[in-house]
Amino acid sequence: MIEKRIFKINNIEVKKGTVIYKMSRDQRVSYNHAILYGMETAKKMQSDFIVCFNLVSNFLNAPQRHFEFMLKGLEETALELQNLNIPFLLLIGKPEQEVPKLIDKTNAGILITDFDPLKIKLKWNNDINSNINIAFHEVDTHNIIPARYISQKEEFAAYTLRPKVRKLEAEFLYPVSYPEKFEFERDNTLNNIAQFEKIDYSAFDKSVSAVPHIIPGRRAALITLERFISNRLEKYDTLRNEPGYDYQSELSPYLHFGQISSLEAVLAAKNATAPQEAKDSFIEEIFVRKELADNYCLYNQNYDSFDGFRDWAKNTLLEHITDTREYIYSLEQFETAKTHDPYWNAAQKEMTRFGKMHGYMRMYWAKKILEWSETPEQAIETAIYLNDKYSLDGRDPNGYTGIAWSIGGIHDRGWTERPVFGKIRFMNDKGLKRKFDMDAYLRKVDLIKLV
Ligand code: FAD
Ligand code: FO1
Repeated sequence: MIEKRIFKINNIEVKKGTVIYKMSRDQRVSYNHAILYGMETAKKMQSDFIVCFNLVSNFLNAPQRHFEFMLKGLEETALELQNLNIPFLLLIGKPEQEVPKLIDKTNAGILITDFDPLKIKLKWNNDINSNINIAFHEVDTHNIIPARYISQKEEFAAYTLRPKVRKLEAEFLYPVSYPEKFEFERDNTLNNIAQFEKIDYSAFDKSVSAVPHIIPGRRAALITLERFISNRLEKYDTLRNEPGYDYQSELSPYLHFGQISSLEAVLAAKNATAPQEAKDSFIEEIFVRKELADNYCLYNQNYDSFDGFRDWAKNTLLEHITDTREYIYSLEQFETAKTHDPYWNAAQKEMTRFGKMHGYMRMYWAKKILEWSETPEQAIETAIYLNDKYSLDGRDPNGYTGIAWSIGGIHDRGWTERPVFGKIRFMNDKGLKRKFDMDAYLRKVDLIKLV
């Protein structure tokens, strides 16, 4: 079934030579179809197979928090590859320069990379492709059903994607074998790990430091999944939205860096002994919602701006652009959690301190930024800036889509018209207090002072 995951970036024939997999989004060995495809191709061509990762130290302004988490995870993956006799090469610099150099050095016959709908990644692929003349294939091993296969257009909402998931899931929902040791005699034995020593960690923005309680890497990802399945899945449908409790899976940082796959998580949930409604609720989020986000970013290149919104949303927000805003906050006031709203401030502090805001509060957090900003454009800019800077799972299609849902009604419908929001769904603190134990949330956030 790997062929349905493959998208040919160019139509150049695969020729004899080293097979290179440029790992980027899916930074794991298990459940990685790009690795299986690379090994299969190398065996067929009786060539070598190597994995590289191109480190771009200013990637979308990511601070130390993200690079430490990612690189510690990559070290584990490099060791796993070494045990499989697969060299791992850490490239540092511009991908469009570093990757062609590696292709020439290893006399490669095909380049493989993993699927990522973000503009920056599609640009990397384009720029690399214009500097090489070998086959270049992309493998979608991030989605259970490949994004380019399940739909060829921007889906309207979850209810238009869900039937396509139902129809196709049986073809893709099955375990993926762990790769066998790669048999190949090569003269230079590479030490995959040594390269991490050459990284200058001081180059990363230390103002957003690592969060000690979220351990990076594949082992930690599996333990997190196991703990969720055993202890919290059973109440996921009833308690996941309760901000003061922790009934979410906590998987998003690991999914974002590809240290675990949603396929593994869904298979684990399906085999769990939890009530069906709880399992269905989790699978809806990690399968339908997550893959809807990749669909949005793949087919709407304005996923990170007001221009990406639907006309009804743009019109309603513009009709209310001159409405009086009861409160207006600057980026600095938002960033330092200095609004009048204790719940919003707690959510902001949870994100800056713990690197991950409770899912339900993310909706409230973004909608209040809309309400307390001069314009919707400014609101989406502020939300993306803060989410990407502090959330470990930031810089992700889920984030751009979650913010577009909250501020621009993407994948949502119109609601009763009101000031500032127009027909965009409204949320307020009264609703939080009515539904949840908000004192528990305030205690949770203020309890652990990490900074
Ligand atoms: P769980 O509830 O355990 O969900 C498991 C997984 O399902 C998540 O990791 C995610 O992959 C997927 N999922 C759950 N809810 C959604 C959703 N609404 N949309 C898409 N996928 C979903 N998610 C990110 O991964 N990165 C972000 O930067 C991010 N920013 C968000 C910003 C806003 C304003 C909103 C409203 C949502 C955002 N989300 C983001 C989506 C969702 O809130 C998080 O995925 C979730 O809270 C992550 O925690 P968890 O893995 O413990 O969640
Ligand atoms: N991907 C890379 O291929 N190279 C990088 O140097 C890199 C840095 C990075 C830093 C923070 C972050 O949140 C993501 C980063 N990514 C990098 C991308 C990441 O692997 C994911 O592919 C995307 O962000 C999710 O679509």
